[in-house]
Amino acid sequence: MAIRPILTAPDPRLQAVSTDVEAVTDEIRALIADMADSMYQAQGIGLAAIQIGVPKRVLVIDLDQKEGEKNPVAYINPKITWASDEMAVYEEGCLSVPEIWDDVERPARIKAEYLDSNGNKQTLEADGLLATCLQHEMDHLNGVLFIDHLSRLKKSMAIKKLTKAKKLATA
Ligand code: K2U
Ligand code: ZN
Repeated sequence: MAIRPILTAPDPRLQAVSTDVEAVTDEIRALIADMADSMYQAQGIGLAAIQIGVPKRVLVIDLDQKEGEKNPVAYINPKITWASDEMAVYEEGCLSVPEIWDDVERPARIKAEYLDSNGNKQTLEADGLLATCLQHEMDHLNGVLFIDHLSRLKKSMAIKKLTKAKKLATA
């Protein structure tokens, strides 16, 4: 399909609350293919549709990338149904927040439900990196970036750095 540009912060479009997919159509499957292509091109392990400018509640994740092997998993209208009290810290980055990495604390284990790319309802239990990545991507669907979880000072420093980088890139 197509590699599409990934929005980078600051960009008000990244703060949009994405809307549910009404029906899993060929158009949605084409969007998922574009998301996967764009994610692999950027060497990411996850991507939310809003990151390529489409405010629909669709995620793609591939944690098992090995040389030549691609196994993108699509999550449509994902919802967290349970989260552990136990928390876990992971140094997060984001394709939409380039060159910034910091520790974010999130529930260590989650249960979720979603539609797969055939429109079938699925449920999952996740821990480790999948739990972190799913929560990071589902934040995107609500217009939340991982820097929004940082201290006020760290977030303002990040936005200052991103704004400067964007100005230099467009100069
Ligand atoms: O939302 C994204 O940009 C995808 C994230 C997935 C992720 C975030 C936090 C914790 C686990 C997974 C990126 O793929 S993170 C890796 C990365 C970041 C910047 C550039 C390349 C790869
Ligand atoms: Zn991200």
